[in-house]
Amino acid sequence: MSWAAAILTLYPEMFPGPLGLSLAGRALAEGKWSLDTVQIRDFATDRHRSVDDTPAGGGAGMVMRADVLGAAVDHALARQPRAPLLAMTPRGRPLAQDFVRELAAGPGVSILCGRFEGMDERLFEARPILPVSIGDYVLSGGETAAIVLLDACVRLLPGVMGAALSGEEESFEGGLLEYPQYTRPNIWEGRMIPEVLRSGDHAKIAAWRKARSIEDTRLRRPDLMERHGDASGRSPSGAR
Ligand code: 6GU
Repeated sequence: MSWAAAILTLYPEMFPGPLGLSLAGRALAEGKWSLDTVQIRDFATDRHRSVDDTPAGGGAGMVMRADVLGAAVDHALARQPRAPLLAMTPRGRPLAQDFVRELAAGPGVSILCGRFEGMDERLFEARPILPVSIGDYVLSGGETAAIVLLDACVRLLPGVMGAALSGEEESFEGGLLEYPQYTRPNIWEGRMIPEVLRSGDHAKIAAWRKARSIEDTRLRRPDLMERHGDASGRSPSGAR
């Protein structure tokens, strides 16, 4: 049984979308993972097949109904009881590479995609659902966020990345940003590839890359630096 993704959505036409192309698309065609969509509206019970209603307490927009979502979620849990059930929402736990690695190592994932102003909170109390966010901005729906999460997982599945790095050198795998990359031409608009990268001295190259990883992470992502600690001998914040 390959890694299985099930997407609960009002817009199944958004899938596989970009996941049908390139690396993920090839792996999908080869059966290294599977993608199924479930139409949330199929679990509506009234004659208008409504999935949302006005927010209790007033306010703008519409809220997805707990009864409809509950039935859709129960369907997903029955079909894939061993896969974690995630809900894409800007109120969720920030997605990071350590969690992506965990998900990719498991049997797959079921993902509930929210639309409108949100989902009835009682759903999260009544079912084992993990809310996940892909960053501090608001999307019009969870579908594009689910595509991001799946892309991050699928590229880690066995045999998907082919000859590329086994993963341990890339961004975040050591808690740091990746070092910068260069390729020919050696001079472009008067700018040279750093001399050390053409030296053939692999120890010197590794040391230069490590230093640039640390330097760039400190400049661009001081938040990551605090977690990692650094080579200057200062300890990570929170340590004594
Ligand atoms: Cl997971 N969903 C939506 N709708 N907006 C988001 C998000 C998710 N993550 C960041 N913004």
